[in-house]
Amino acid sequence: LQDGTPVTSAEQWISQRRPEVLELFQEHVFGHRPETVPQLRTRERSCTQDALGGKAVRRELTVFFSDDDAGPSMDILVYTPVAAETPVPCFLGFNFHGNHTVDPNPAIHVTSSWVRNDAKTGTVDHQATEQSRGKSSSRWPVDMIVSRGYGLATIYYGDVDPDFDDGFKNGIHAMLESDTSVRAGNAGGSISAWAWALSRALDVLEVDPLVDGSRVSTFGHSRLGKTSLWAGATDERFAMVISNDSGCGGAALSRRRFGETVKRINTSFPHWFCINHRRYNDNEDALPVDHHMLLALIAPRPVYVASAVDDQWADPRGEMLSLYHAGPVFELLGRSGLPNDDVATVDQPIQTDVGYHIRTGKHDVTDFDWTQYLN
Ligand code: GTR
Repeated sequence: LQDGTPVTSAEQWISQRRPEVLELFQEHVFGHRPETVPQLRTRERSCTQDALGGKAVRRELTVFFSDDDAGPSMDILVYTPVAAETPVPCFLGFNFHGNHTVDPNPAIHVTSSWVRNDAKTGTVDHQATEQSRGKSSSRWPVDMIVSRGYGLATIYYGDVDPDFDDGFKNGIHAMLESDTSVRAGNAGGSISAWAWALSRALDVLEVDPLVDGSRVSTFGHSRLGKTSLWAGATDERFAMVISNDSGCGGAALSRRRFGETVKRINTSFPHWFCINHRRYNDNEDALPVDHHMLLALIAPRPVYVASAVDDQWADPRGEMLSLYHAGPVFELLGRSGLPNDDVATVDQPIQTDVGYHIRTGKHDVTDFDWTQYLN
């Protein structure tokens, strides 16, 4: 505990230490999530029963965050197996380029939100085009997911908060924050905004007749993996949490200063974390938390951390050690963490009540990754 008392019982973790750790992440890393929970309005934008050659129901649900149709909204693209007789467990995750890039089917609406064409700065505003249909489909094996009996719900992250440093004027910030010109050091950045929207998507899935809202897993790659972890840490309704190559500010330990560092990430992406996080630029040892504690916030719910060999920028070893050191909290809550901190063998997943793998290849999402998540 903050006062120095060691935590020895599940009860102490749940009622005292977990809230302390959550507060530390809100104050020093991600900032507080928006507190407002608006009255959502959901409109079915499209529905087909014969997606994926008759295997899936595919729907586009527009979720309005206010009573104004012209105000902020997000489109959730949802696939569920046609054969399912009861609501299905579902993966929920953001995509980077628009729902129309997940699947080449021409019936899916091309996003009209801001899209980036520069991964590093994201400053270029332009319109998504027909040509980008399906361009991210290798990261979204919808057929495999549905064939295994699961649902998939995905949202374009640009619907919620465009990914560039604009002083928090666009996206949901303007709607949720009364004055965006004065920014508190602990006000949430874009990752908090995206995580908040995953909770709003869960609000919708909880009452969806085709999805089992008590079995929704967050999923995300890279910056959206950081988002997946933060959503799972802050919203205990998520049943499982997946981090695909989330790296610095996600699963990786900041104190290792390996690959991307706190200073580097706060400089390249000043809008992702809270302003207070900048105090730890070149000063990681002063951070009152490290990211194994972020993973511990998810316990006892399963968390899966995946790395890739050619993704040293995300510090695969640091991602694994982080999961290993979250272990004591899993144990305290009656679950098993990683059995040891031995360097993991490439392409050999380790699965207890948590999961880890390091696969061959680069910073990406592959069928190998999804196969382990489904398992
Ligand atoms: C990189 C960034 C990483 C990771 C990645 C991504 O430029 O340094 O932290 O988030 O982008 O999201 O693709």
